[in-house]
Amino acid sequence: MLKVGVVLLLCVGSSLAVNQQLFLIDNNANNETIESTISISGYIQDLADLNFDKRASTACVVSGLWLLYSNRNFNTDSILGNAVHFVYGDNVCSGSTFIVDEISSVRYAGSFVDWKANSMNLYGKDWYQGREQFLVGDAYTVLLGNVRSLIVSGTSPWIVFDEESFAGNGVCIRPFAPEFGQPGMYPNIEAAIKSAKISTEEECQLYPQF
Ligand SMILES: [Ca+2]
Repeated sequence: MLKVGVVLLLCVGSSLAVNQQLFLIDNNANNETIESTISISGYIQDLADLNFDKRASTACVVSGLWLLYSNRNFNTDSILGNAVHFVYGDNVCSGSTFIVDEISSVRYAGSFVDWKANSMNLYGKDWYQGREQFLVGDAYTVLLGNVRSLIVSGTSPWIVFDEESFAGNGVCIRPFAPEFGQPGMYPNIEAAIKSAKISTEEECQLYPQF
């Protein structure tokens, strides 16, 4: 069964972009000689490589939209019993009971240098698990195949199409609250997305709304 949590802090008025960065903290480390906090600024397929597998009990986001998985390799290979958590914002920490020693891999969504920039992450499994494709602009071909979840970051809506080169049926899909930097989180979709393009409000309104 999937367990999902979210913590967000809306930082209105801040225009300074900061690279995505996450701290994982082991609040209940039983050995004072081991490191209790690690700083992460990239994809970590296996936290065991950093001696931090299933140790974190708090996640503090310096900046970004971070996805936390209970199995290595972003839950790509496992079928059942996966947990996925996400935390996004600037200078925000999860509660102390949020992840409870279960995180084995982490990655971010959106642009590394500015998590509020326009982009779309597409995932091959639901809840942002599995293989992904990252788009920052028009994609004449989406290679992922069937898309089961996606995240729309930034302020612009996108149009996704069921054929390549922006052909076939298009659907408009949006960030949830772009004025607050709140991305569109779509954890469970079934869509044959073969191409996608960044759009405008005027253009997107011509299409069915997701
Ligand atoms: Ca711990």
